[in-house]
Amino acid sequence: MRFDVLTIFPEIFRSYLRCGVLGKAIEKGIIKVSMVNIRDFSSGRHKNTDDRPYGGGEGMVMKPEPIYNALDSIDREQNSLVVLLSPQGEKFNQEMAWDLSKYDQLILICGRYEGVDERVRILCAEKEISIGDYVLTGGELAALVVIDAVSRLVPGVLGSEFSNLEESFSDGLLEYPQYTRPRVFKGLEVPEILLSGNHEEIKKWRRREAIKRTFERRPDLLEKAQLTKEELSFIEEMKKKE
Ligand code: JBE
Repeated sequence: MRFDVLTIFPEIFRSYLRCGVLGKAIEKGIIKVSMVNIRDFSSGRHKNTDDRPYGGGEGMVMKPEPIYNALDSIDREQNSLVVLLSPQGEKFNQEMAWDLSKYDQLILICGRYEGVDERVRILCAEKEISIGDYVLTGGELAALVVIDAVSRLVPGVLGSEFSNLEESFSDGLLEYPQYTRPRVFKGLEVPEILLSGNHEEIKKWRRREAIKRTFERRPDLLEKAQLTKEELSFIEEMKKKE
């Protein structure tokens, strides 16, 4: 899978993409990330990528030509999608990450300043994504979030010892509590069941803890989760105790 990022700050991406699971995947050639500097496609003497908004007002707006020309310079695969990162986009989530992981190429446009000229939206963007309801200084962090979440779903990126299936959100529940050595830390003990070696009981305990945690912290997620009859009545009992 290939990512092409349009940005005026390509250096933001380099160190993050060298690290960890993503760094390995790029080394192995499973994932490829290229940055295109929008400034290289600015025609003016001062290589400006932004300008004052028509109609007046605070802040600057990213000019359409440099972004349009930067996009034009990218080799497009058959199965590709152009994404604009902005607070006005569709909210990013795990399901969208799965959908995006089916493309061979994602082209990510990162805006800066107060936003991008509306013509970029109309002419260039095939999808607009937001990573959350807060304002960042630019789309770069959002693009990294998308690259990270999508890449780990591409076959071969996570080692075979990991299964995407058990993790948060893939079955619609939050993760169960995890422990490693030491057995006692600052007086806090690892739950007995996890030391028992009884894999059947451990599996049950983890499932219950995941449901409990989801009920307490993110009850909204339970509506979409896959739950058995017993699990639903367990939730009803927790509701009564509240
Ligand atoms: O979520 N986003 O994609 C953003 C992009 C730019 C600025 N703020 C955001 N939240």
